[in-house]
Amino acid sequence: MSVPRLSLQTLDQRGAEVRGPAVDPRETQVGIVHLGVGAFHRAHQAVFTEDAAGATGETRWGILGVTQRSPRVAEQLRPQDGLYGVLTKGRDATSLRVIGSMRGAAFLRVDVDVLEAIAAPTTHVVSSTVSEKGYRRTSSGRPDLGDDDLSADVATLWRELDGDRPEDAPARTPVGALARGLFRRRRAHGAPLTVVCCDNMVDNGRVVAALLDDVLEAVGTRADALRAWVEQSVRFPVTMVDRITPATTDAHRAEAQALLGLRDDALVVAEPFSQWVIEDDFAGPRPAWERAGATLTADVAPWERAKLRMLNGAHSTVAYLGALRGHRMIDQAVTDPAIEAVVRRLMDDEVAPTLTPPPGLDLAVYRDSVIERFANPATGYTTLQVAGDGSQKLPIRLLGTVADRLAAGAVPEAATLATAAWMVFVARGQDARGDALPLDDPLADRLRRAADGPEASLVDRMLDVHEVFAEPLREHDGFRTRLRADVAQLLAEVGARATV
Ligand code: CS2
Repeated sequence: MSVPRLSLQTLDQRGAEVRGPAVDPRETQVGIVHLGVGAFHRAHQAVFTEDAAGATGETRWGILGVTQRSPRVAEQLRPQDGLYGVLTKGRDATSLRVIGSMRGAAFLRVDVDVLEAIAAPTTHVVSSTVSEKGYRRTSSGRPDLGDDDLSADVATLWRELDGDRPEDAPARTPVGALARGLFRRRRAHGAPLTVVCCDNMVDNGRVVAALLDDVLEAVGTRADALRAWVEQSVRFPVTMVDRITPATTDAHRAEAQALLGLRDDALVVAEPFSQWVIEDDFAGPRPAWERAGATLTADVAPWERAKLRMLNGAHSTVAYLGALRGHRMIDQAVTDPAIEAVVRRLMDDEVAPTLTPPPGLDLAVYRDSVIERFANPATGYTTLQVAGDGSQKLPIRLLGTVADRLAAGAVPEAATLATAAWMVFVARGQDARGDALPLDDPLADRLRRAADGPEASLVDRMLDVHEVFAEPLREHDGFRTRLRADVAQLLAEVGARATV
């Protein structure tokens, strides 16, 4: 007999151990539009938002979750009335809760009502987790107007600002949706709005603000009034977000279904740890996220830098060294003594000197907690999941540390080894056992071209990928020399190139 699907109608049939929504979904109205309703958002901001609403009894903080690359998540959520489970996997304990704050699901490229939702006077926050590549940027961080989707959004906004009303033209990119939604918001009532970027980027809120302004500038003087209104009425706080959220597997779904007694196609899995540090800079109302444990502060930078360089830098290091050595899981790789030693050296000797720890953060304690979290076998985080999008992640997570250490007169051996491991991961595409290591990267073609050639000059060709390596790194002989030695060693360890 088929198992009933999770929905408002079946919610009360859930297993006794499963915590229900902290809010009444039927009473909750949309107040947030979230761009990029992937697993991380559903395990992180949506949970904070649910708990904040549960603590205050506010019913205006429902979320319209918007998918941007594919309709899959929207199609998973809609039949479930937006309900989904969060399976929390600790080392020794598992728990499941159903989140009720997701009050709508839309696919950006089809649902033009996303723009109306951004414009709605009941919407006070637009947040985003679209990954680094989702912002469609050039290597210099500006909007890539050569991107077909972004240029189409700019052209449509141009027409709208000229008085056309292409009401049926959905947006195709997150920044395009933001620009067109804000155009409609200003036209309709002009109420302020806050854009809360939750992606792993340095100064993430300022990045989005600058991208939006560049897009509006691209439309020409017809957008001047809109730009001025954005300057006055829209805020872009910086945030630091942290919760390890592995891809959901069939095993996770089976485990959750056994607890829930219902089928949940939108299940997400996460570790127990969760942290959200938010710049307290809002244009209007917001959920009382601090009631759910978030930190509101005037300066996020120390938190953000520590997290991106310590945790994410270590994560990528573990992923590439681990993948090359044949470790499929992060927990296996980080408990490999050789890799753990590199990660400790990276955090203690190379990252820590580049940080000003935020108040109360002991970096040695934080380092140990990061390693402990990585070593949790229950989450099932794979090295390949972390290894994806390296061209976007390395500059943020590792190469800033490299640049700072080189400027201080030291060649950072661990961060350089991690960078070499990424180069070999790209070039060799297989691990020490001969198993394939697929390259999932928006610059995959560019990287493959750079990697194609004699291995003796691999480092030189990869350093020439200017989208990844800024000039100070390209020009530093000590870094280049160290990379060459590390790449040669790693290539030898991975073994002879696979014969086709
Ligand atoms: C990971 C991050 O997949 C990755 O690139 O490093 O998603 C990491 O799990 C989160 O930033 C943890 O907060």
